[in-house]
Amino acid sequence: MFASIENIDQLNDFEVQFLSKKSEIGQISKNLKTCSPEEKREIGQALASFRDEFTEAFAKKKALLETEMLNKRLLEETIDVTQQFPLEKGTLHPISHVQREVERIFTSMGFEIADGPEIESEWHNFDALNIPASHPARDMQDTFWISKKSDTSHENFVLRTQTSDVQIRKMKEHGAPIRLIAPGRVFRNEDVDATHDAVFYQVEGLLIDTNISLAHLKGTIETMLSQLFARETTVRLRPGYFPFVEPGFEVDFSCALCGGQGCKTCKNSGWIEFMGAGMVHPNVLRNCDIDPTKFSGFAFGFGLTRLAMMKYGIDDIRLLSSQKIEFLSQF
Ligand code: FA5
Repeated sequence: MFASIENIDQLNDFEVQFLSKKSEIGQISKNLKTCSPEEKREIGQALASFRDEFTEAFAKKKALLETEMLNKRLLEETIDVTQQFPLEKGTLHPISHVQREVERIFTSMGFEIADGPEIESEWHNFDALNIPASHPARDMQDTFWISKKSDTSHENFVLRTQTSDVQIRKMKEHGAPIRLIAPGRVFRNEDVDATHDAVFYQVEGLLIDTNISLAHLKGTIETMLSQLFARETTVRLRPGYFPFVEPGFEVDFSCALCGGQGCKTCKNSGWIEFMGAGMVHPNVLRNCDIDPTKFSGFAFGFGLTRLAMMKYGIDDIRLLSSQKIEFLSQF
């Protein structure tokens, strides 16, 4: 009876058609009162057994249709969790690549990786590094000062201009001997061009122990650069002035591209200017409660951003902060 019914709506219509007051069965029930008692009993029993059979068949068909509907919905809404989508894979930023490589090389030489705050006190960024307020060396690092909220604070704060602040923090915390590098972001009020940015990355290095000489500094940097560029690299020191080291040096390395023969990158000189360095000034050691008659050591600071540019042949520093996918996805 229900064979041709395909859905619940049709089934409900079918029920109305057979059992409602207007249906034939409904009419027969209505007219029953005009029948004799025997006819009433006979027809009434026939109607009741029809209703029972109909109701049972109706319930079975309804359950069947509902199961079919549920199965259909489940099939439609199924998600194939194993389906593959063509996802764009991210890459590390070129500065992160170089930073990781530098960290790997220095940790293999027994250096620890240290960190410091980007908002730094004037004392850590300048005074403790032997650069008091009136010192002309402050002018070389045009500084972003943090405006004071209230006059109750006696300290001034800056966006750190160099990672050398971490030297101070760590020597104060741990004393000597100490051996660390501190990669980090620094800030200077620079006119931005192809080789200068106002926000860039540096790596500070510090080694304080007994009997440390400039030869250790030279050997450490040559080892780092030779590994980084995967070729024998030599270093030369020229006199340079930084108030927190004495003697102080500008450090150059033999051009990794031409091996010192002269090329466009090294402007045909065979050498690339790399970083500032020197033996830590006794005043700095004293500021960090280290006795300069017992301990000495070297410090250096180089531009990680510039190193990444050199390693990957990037000719404009602004690309590194540009967030251009077509540039970044090359690394
Ligand atoms: C310093 O900042 C010293 N703290 C380095 C130092 C540490 C000397 C320990 C001695 C002992 P300088 O201002 O030269 O030095 O900066 C170091 C390096 O940061 C530079 O060699 C250069 O590679 C990079 N640098 C400086 N200014 C910028 C800039 N505007 N944009 C990108 N890189 C820069």
